Amino acid sequence: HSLTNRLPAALDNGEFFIEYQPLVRLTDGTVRGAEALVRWLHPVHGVLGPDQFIPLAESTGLIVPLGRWVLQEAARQARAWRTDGTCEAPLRVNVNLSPSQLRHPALVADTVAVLDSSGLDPSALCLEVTENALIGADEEELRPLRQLADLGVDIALDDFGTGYSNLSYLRRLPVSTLKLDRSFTRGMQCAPADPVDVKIVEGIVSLAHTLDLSVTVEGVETGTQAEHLRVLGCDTAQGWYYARPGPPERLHTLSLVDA
Ligand code: G
Ligand code: G
Ligand code: MN
Ligand code: NA
Repeated sequence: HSLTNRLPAALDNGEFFIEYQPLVRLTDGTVRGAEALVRWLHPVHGVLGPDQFIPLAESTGLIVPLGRWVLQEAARQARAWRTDGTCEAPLRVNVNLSPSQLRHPALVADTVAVLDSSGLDPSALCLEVTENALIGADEEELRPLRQLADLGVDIALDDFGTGYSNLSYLRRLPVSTLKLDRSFTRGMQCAPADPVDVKIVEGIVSLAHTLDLSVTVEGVETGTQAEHLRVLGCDTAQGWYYARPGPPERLHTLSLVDA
């Protein structure tokens, strides 16, 4: 595969860049942070999304150095947001971790090194891991995530509701946030919202809050959805209704407008 062959050089050549999508607090509409989403500016094919190269990076092992770069760059950016005085609220940054990064023995050391060198407070970092990456993990396999959580790093369960983890398993995970998959947001499109989806989201929010977990909803595309999800008690929202993923400078204007 020609994309696969070019991946290592692309990292050396600085062809990757990061877009940020805001995370908005539903109760007052303020921007609280942003998710880092990596892109590849390919010299021939133009901008490629993660779906086009993350699986290749994962299968070739390049995901580890690429993921480390994303973490470093996102931490540097978040630190800048928090110190340059342009943003009202102290913004946080979410970074996605792939399964091989999770299993990599240097995950904790690398993350601590990035926090140290960037000067970013651990509580300003959220690492997103998918439900499926954690399924079946035993206590030993969860230890690195637990160490990061103990340092104050927020761990979010991404795409929540699409995997098969049973709910009692949630209690054993060192996570503090559930990111509810886009599929649940879809049922909130009409007024009144889909009654079955309303019940499901109600149940998840109630369970999450009982376990002291915060709920973030993805894929919010309309004000109607945002309103339904706010009433249902969801804490944070992300989606095109607020902003598409974009360059880091955009966060300044957004947080000033909405704060
Ligand atoms: O908006 P978008 O097409 O960027 O994201 C598609 C998918 O790519 C999402 O599931 C997201 O979690 C994943 N993704 C985006 N950036 C990264 C990254 O830096 N590392 C990993 N492992 N996944 C990412
Ligand atoms: O898998 P993960 O949730 O980490 O990645 C987020 C993905 O969802 C990205 O591809 C991003 O571009 C996309 N996305 C973000 N907001 C919206 C939205 O409001 N609607 C849709 N359809 N996709 C979105
Ligand atoms: Mn994510
Ligand atoms: Na997701």
